Amino acid sequence: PRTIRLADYQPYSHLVERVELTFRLHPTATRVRAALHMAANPAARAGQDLRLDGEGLRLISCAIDGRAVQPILDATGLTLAVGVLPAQPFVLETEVEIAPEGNTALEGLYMSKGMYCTQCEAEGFRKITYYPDRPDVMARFHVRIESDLPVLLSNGNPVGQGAGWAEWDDPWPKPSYLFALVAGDLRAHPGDFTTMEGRAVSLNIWVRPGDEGRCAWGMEALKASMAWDERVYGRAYDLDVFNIVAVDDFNMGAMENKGLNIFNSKAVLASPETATDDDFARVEAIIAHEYFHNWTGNRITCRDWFQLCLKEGLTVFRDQQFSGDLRSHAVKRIEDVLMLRARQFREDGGPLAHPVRPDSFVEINNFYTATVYEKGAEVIGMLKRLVGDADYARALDLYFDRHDGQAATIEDWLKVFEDTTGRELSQFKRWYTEAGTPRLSVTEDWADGVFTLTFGQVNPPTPGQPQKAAKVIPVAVGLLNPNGDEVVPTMVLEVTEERQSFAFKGLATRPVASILRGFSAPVLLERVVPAAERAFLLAHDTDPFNRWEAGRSLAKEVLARMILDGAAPSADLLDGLRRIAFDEGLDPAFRALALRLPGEDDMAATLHAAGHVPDPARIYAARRALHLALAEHLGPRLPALEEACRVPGAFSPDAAAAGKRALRLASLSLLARLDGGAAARAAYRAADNMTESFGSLAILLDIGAGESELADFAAKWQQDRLVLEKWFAVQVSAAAPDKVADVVRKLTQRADFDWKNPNRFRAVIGALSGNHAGFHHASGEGYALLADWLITLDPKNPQTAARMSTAFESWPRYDADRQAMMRGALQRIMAAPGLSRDLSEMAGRMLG
Ligand code: HT7
Ligand code: ZN
Repeated sequence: PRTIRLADYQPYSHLVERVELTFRLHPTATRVRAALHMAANPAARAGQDLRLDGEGLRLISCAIDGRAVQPILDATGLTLAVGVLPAQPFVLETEVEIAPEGNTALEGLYMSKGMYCTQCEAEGFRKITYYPDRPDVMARFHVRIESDLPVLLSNGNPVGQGAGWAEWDDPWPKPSYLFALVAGDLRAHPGDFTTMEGRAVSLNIWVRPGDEGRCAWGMEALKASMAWDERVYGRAYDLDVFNIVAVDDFNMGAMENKGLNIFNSKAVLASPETATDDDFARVEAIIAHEYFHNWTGNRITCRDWFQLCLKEGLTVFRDQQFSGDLRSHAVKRIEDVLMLRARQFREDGGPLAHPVRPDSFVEINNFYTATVYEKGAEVIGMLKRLVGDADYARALDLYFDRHDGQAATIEDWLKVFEDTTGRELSQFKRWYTEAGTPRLSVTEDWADGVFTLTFGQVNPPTPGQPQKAAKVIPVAVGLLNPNGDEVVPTMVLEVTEERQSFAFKGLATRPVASILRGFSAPVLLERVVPAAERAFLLAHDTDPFNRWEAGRSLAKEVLARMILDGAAPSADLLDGLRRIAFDEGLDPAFRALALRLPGEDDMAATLHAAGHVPDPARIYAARRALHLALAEHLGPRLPALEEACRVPGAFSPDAAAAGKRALRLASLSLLARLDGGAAARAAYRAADNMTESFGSLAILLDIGAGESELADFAAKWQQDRLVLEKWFAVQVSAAAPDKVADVVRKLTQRADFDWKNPNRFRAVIGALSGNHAGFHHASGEGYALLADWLITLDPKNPQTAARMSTAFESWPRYDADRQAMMRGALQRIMAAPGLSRDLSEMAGRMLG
């Protein structure tokens, strides 16, 4: 397969002024007629052939300005020789036939339970019609849909409809990846919003019959997002309608098609009976994310797919700001950093490491990664920290003014900041072009009333990038007095050298340093801190992130000693966590997070980074031992805590109530280690919401109990595909390491294990790789099972198979036997006949 390189970018030969599409929908023989109004692109080399992308299309006809022409067809598109192209603007008309019913890859036009829908990002439009399927070709689309189905939707505004047809017109030029079409027997949950410019917008969430009762939360989230983007970024919505559609078969969370967002049902439907607090928060964040793309992604799009972080990093950053504003900034930051470390640091430290802006790819779908999204957002957070809030706001205004309607690059983005602030950003740009997580060491010195912090940065080699120069790292620092008062409030130190010192003068006593507050840069902080100092910060740090981080680091150190030398849990940690658990002055959500012990995969990564070979079985045992020790330490007060966290009255998914429920579940989980699950069983029986019923079920399964509750849960939710996914997943996640493979085998034999549905596949097979000790069981069964399933899925849905193969990326961390088994599984995948470009690129990169 061909490698595509950023360095080879060339503008497209033609401009597409306008596109008229007509769809005559049929499950096996949909006809698509396209009229492309084209002209030579003055910015491109003159005299080029016309090349259109197209895959799996049956060409019926092709004409230029009404005269039939014979294009040259190949497996990836169509070419019209320059000789047949008029010198003046022309209209190219094609008609093709496609079969959406047989499209299991869920890219292009496909069917999900009788409903037609599309997924065009990144390169799905070429499976619908012949077109220059690249983001820098922006055109106005007019769409006619012909079908007997009652609801026919596309992008833009509705401009006409009748029996068996509807027409849509999108006034905003867009690239083909933002095209969407939906047709089905759908029900609407309506809403409305008036923009700050006075535009009345009708909003609708479209769902299959029966799901109407699960849309209210999504609608509220949409309105909140629209209001927030006006208030915080000055961005108003720009069409008369905004439609969201819920689809059961979907490869990712959601898609920001202009005016017609398409969502995985799981990412939009929520009700108290069927969705947990985490589901509610996720729905809110994903609705916001897709809505925010209207400006960061749609109005200003990417010149090419290497610039993906331009829209994704910025939009993630914006959705994180939104969730923080609506909920709690401290809690949101901790959750985001947990995710960043679990997914992005893992990626950055392994064979799949790539820059936030990659410079080559084989299959672009493989680059919708934690690095592009989450590290992309971190990079923007750092930029904001470096230039300050006011200049960030001015730079964003300039970005929207300067690039509206364009397909832009990271260079354009950085230039906006340079022009706004006068700051030179070439060193900062390394964050976009170099992979790997910098290691930032810090040492302290105290002499003559001067406190000195000395930083050292190491930028580790990553695939294809052996050497790197120093980056600019914003390090937020505060200093505390031994009595806990802040003597130096948070300030941002700019570390730009490989080794650099900063002195603080005029201090009466040696302070305690709180470093990398708010996780001000995505680095691995290497700092030797005495346990007592960590315990002090856990008790006193005024920065909530670092307060949590102190407990986290302490817990990791304690766990590491338990794993490596069989040490006992330290009193510093247990006392510190007890203080936090019962501190009623603290947000319950924060307390719940503090009680969450470091995950097994996190510990494996930590041990590997410290030069050890992690043993998954020992990690599993030590973590459980620490959990038990914590339960015993908090013991007598746990029932009262559990009771105090019961939320009276009707269920509300707001952050305060959700925080209390999270703390209640944390205490029930500890209590279960002492009372055999009695309190969790009672909580399960009494629960009137999914958070508590599913949470207590998971707690029971985790201690090896809960069989009758599991059966009860299945009986109750048999007919509910989204809730049943939880039932599938929890059995795999909670299974003991030596039972996981059996549990997976049993579940995958069930008639309702519809493996072609990505949600169901992920529920079981994703949970398998998420069960660290089970997946890495010494028998190698976990590896073999995952490889078998990826090989089975790949011919049907290469995108999802490739994404899930990343479970193998951590192979270099483990012992020789496990490494051999994981590499063996990857080699077996590589040898599978007819392997997709998606999965073969991933397996090949992981093998190195
Ligand atoms: N921009 C979208 C990314 C995407 C996607 C979504 C659904 C299915 C396949 C997809 N490929 C790429 C989603 C987002 O980031 O908002
Ligand atoms: Zn996005």
